[in-house]
Amino acid sequence: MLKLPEDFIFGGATAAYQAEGATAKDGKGRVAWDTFLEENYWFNAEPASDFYNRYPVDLKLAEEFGVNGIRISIAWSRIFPNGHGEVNEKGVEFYHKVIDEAQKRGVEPFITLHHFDTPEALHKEGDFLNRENIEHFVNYAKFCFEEYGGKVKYWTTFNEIGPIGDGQYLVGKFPPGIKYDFGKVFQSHHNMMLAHAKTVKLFKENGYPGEIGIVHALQTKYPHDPNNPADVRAAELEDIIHNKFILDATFKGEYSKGTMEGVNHIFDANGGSLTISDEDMDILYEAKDLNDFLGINHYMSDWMRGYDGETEIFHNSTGDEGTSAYRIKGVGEKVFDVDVPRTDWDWMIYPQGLYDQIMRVMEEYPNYKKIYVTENGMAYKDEFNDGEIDDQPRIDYIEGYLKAIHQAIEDGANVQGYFVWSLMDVFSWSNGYNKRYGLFYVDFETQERYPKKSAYWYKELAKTGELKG
Ligand code: BGP
Repeated sequence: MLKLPEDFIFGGATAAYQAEGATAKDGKGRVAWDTFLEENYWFNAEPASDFYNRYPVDLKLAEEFGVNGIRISIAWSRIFPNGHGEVNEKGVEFYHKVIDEAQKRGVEPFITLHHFDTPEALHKEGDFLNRENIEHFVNYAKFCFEEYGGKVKYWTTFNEIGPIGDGQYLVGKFPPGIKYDFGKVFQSHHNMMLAHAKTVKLFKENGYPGEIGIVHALQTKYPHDPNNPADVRAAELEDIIHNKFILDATFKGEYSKGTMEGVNHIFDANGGSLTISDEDMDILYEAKDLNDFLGINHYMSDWMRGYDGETEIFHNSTGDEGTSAYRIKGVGEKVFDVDVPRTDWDWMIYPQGLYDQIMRVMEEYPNYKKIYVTENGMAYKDEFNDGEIDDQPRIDYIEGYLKAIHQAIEDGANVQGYFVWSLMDVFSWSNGYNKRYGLFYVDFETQERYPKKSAYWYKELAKTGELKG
């Protein structure tokens, strides 16, 4: 029997835009996603899981099922409908109510300030490619620290700077839907890391109570053939795009030689450039030891092969297994034909990848203080049988990854919690409502919640902390 540490957080994760609905209610400002979903997808964010009205139900369920932490994000445009300037009191009040309710239920709120949903007014002006928006973000963060500070223990600046850059400017599945523009990918990564560093510095300089950190999506990249130098290089370059560049910015406060050499190689093959000032680097450097925690979101690993043809990326948004394509000129291509189980959306299930990633953080970035695995979970086309949902594959998935975390802890990593994505079913940004992850099934017509088999399993786990060996 494996036992996770006492005081381990057995959490559940959500995000404002994917859960709340009420996208135009009580003075909320528009976000770029409102328009982007209308124009490009077959679903929208209404009513999502109606968390705006049903948060007491979800928090009660969390309590009943032993979920002792919840990741929620604040929708920037509920507080500042235009991103800055006038404050919307109803929005401010809403998050007071949610935080108070969570605490009443003994469910610790971990608050994210930005989970993909920049106000449309600022997104239109270039999102984080526009440096003015860095200052607007810092001011919004300051407002939140002062408004909610007394009662929030855990703050996260950004959720997944990496996938924001990739989704917005490489794959084009996030607004504004630009593809294959590496200059914008890395500039977005850098500018958002700068916004993070400025916010962390402000948090510490002003002595706000609680802890602050950042959540990175770290998927592990392996060479398809470890003996082939082209495959090894492909894995390295992919890792720089998605992981190493932002980890360097977070914990080294500089981009290492190898990182910049890789970035320049990618620019040479695909075009693009990056603007970084000395002042930017000073700020990153001053913030590098101020992160109280690192959140790791981890869902999959990738196997890479060298590739020099034209760039071509196809995103599997429908769950038709085997339809994904991902090849980048001078970088590499993802190999899907490997002997590893995967979800219907072609995400490779490989718990060892999480172990390796945690160990990598420990070794390469020893000034990390502690880790929470802030998202992990399995998309599954749940079948609803008279209120019973047997999602055994999801249980196996979560158990496998928790064992990897247990092993990492045994081997010296400081991991203090796990948040399953997602607490209840929410919609998926680029896949819609049939890509379910929740412990609680949401009937999106009636908004009724039903505990899945995984919820009962998680409850037992949270009670005992024990994993089957
Ligand atoms: C992460 C996001 C979440 C969530 C999850 C699952 O990148 O932080 O918001 O959506 O991935 O991804 P998807 O919904 O694309 O399956």
